[in-house]
Amino acid sequence: MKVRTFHVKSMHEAIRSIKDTLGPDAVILSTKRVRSWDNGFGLLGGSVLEVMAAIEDDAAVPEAAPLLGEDEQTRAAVTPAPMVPAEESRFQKTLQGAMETGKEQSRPAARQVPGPSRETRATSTSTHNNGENQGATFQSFQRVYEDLLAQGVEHATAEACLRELRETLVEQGSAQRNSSLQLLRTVLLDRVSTAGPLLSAAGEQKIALFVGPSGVGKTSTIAKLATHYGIVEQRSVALITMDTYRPAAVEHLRLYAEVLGIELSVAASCEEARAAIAQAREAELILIDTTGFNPYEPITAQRWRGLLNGAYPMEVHLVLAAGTRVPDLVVSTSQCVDVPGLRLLFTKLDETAGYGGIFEATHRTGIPLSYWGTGQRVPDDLVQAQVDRLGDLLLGGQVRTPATGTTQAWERHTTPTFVPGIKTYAR
Ligand SMILES: Nc1nc2c(ncn2[C@@H]2O[C@H](COP(=O)(O)OP(=O)(O)OP(=O)(O)O)[C@@H](O)[C@H]2O)c(=O)[nH]1
Ligand SMILES: [Mg+2]
Repeated sequence: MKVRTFHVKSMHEAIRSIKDTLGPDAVILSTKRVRSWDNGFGLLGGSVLEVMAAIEDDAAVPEAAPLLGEDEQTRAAVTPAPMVPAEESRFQKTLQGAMETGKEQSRPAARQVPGPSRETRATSTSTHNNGENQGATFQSFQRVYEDLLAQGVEHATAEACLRELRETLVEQGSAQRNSSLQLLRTVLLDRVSTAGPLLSAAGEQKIALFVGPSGVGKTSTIAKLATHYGIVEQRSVALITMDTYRPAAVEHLRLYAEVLGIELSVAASCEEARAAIAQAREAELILIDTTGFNPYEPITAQRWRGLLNGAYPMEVHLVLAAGTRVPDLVVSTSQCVDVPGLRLLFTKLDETAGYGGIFEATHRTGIPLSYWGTGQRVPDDLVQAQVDRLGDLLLGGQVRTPATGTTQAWERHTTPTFVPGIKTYAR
């Protein structure tokens, strides 16, 4: 049986595509509406119809060796699944579909070969051996899929990655377990991008604005960056706070400014902030703090927007806590997704064991990750975001230990590779 999935705008288009691709005898197995990620988060994008259709393959084709050996098929079928049944069967269906499609796609090649040449026999043996590999791959994919869901990666994302993996495996014609998992990592991480450090080359100047929901760690992150660049790197830094709604907020930053010997300006409006920038323009790095916004009240989320119209190009870092639910990340990000030079800065990675939100936010929007906050210590607990490390966190099987409250994988990845100051991961 040949199974194909179509993403279309209407049922009418689906039927036309199915007929064109599979012919008039094809049957529709399922239809559902799924979000289209093309425009970033689903909020901004629309939805499309996902139609799965199949056709019996009645051509007289010699039976190809099964991609899943019989034993493996039985084992796969009885593997106890920690997923809820509906999720499991959905995944099994996707994966079986993937394997079936691979099997069907390998047939035309066999059909083209009139007799079993030496090369064909060799391929056939290796295909048979691949049956075992496919079985192992099947099971390890299932575990990885469950891990991704547990991390907070969305079903649709995990399935899309799996589909892409399948297509690549089919193209390559083999599926060694290790290389498949490596490939899955690549498939996942191809969807992630990072931005460089705030200041790299000597003499570079940067203005950075930090926005985000309340309590996520905007002011602490600014303190970490100011300490690093001002003290460790000996660069000239200026601070501006637009968070004048609470007197305690100004005092919070003033304390750091005094300790660091850095100038702090207080700006009650975008106009005042622009004047403060003009005054501090000699500084290599100007860091601007803002009042925390309520993502569900767009007016509070837009107070700093007036700054973007000025003569000063700036990097805007949307600060978000790593453990936030994906739907809330979606709403926060939708407040600023159109801002040029936007970066996602995640904090509190030490307070969660689920990194799926980080992955979802960057891959759905294409906005690069800048820094990660990994604790409360200033300036030590700030690292540059790195694609490879996100891969480790997503696929490394991290476990929260109730005894210590720490995340094992996080510690494993951070402790040995950090250098003092703002820590950069060694690759
Ligand atoms: N565990 C942990 N705590 C953090 C991290 N970053 C900040 N915090 C803590 O989170 C709390 C809030 O941090 P702030 O920097 O005041 O957050 P904010 O976004 O400026 O808050 P508002 O100004 O009220 O909007 C403080 O107790 C920080 O020490 C982090 O990466 N990990
Ligand atoms: Mg603050």
